[in-house]
Amino acid sequence: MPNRDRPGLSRRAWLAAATGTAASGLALTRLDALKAAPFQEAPPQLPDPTRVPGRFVSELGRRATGEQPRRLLRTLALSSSSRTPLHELQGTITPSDLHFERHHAGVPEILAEDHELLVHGMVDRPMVFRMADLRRYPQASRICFIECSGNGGGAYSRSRMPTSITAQQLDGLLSTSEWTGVMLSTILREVGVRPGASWILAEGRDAAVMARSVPLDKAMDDAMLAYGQNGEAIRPEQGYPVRLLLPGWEGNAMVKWLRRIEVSDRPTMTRDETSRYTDPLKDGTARQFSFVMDAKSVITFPSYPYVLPERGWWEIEGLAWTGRGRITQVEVSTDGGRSWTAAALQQPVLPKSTVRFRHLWNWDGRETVILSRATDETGYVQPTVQQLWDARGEGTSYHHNHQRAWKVAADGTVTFGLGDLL
Ligand SMILES: Nc1nc2c(c(=O)[nH]1)N[C@H]1C(S)=C(S)[C@@H](COP(=O)(O)O)O[C@H]1N2
Ligand SMILES: [Mo]
Repeated sequence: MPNRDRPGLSRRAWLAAATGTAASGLALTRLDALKAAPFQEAPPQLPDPTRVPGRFVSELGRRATGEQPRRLLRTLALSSSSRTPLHELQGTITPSDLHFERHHAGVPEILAEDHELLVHGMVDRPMVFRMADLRRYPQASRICFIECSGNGGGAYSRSRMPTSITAQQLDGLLSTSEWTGVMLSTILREVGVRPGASWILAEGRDAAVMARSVPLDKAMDDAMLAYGQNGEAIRPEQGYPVRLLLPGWEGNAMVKWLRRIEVSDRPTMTRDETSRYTDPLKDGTARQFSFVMDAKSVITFPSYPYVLPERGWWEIEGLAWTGRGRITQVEVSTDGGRSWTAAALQQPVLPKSTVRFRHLWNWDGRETVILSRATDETGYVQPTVQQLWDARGEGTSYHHNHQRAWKVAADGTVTFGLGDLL
């Protein structure tokens, strides 16, 4: 995480300061703000690597000295979350140890050998699956994002728009992995779903006993029982030994530490889908089972707390994603939303996954606000915050997919800029 007290205080700046070589220390400092993860303390003086033997093999790899991306933690009584450092990552896959976390009652300690998944209800053959059983079914892998539907709430309030907020603080409840497991449809065919069934209930084996109802259509479509993440066993924080994966849907419904699936002919109306995870609308009613994550994008560079050291060519980059399929276009505005240009989409553009976009920008050194706007294959366009305010009721706390903005000041400092547009 960049040093926020001294944004951009970098290895080169440290060296410059330590050796007293650079009169232009400030410029170096700012330039190095581009490469995140500056040292929190003075870095060690490293010997010339061509003159000393390197370190030998190790059983576990580690990050380079000086690369220290970290999740950002928040704990409220039993409930906790941590956020992915979006502004420090590259490509689209989130390293597993930086995948965001959201636990309603902590991470349970579970041994795979002890774990059982009961599948019952409106089925011909109720069954208990152990992990070894699940692994004998045909395996599937797919890359997709998981996003908490509360993500982005930090920039939705009509009365309080932040300025000093990082992309991690704002949108870090979003991560992307390659997930491996067995298609839920395979398991449901094994137990034989009875005619008339239309929903399933998924229940977790944590102290929250998180339970959510999911329409059978989704369960039979692309839902997975995931036991692998980025090539290894799924992490405890992500639901070890098995979680429900619902590509493109809100994170909350992807029940972790999955212990029970009950097939039924109606939603169960659990606490998690009645008191929470519903969206108040303008007409005073509430929207329930708003599962799909709408198209969204965020610029991760330049973003707070980066500093642009000089005018000229800079590559704006960020992430876009949609739960409805593929992102077809991301437009970038560098003049506060007056004009828009299509950004380049970095391949591969996978459905229900994050896409990295890039846009080369010749900054003239004047204060401006930059924004991004995503469109998906259904034609849905990421709305403005005003459009969301107009559609939603008071107290809405989920699905904040409105356009984000960053203000670039004449001195190159970058702050969250949505408030400057209102
Ligand atoms: N059993 C259980 N499943 C759960 C939760 C939980 O607290 N318990 N949190 C949910 C929420 S709110 C989200 S956003 C996602 C987060 O998944 P992650 O922690 O792997 O990022 O898991 C969901 N599944
Ligand atoms: Mo969530």
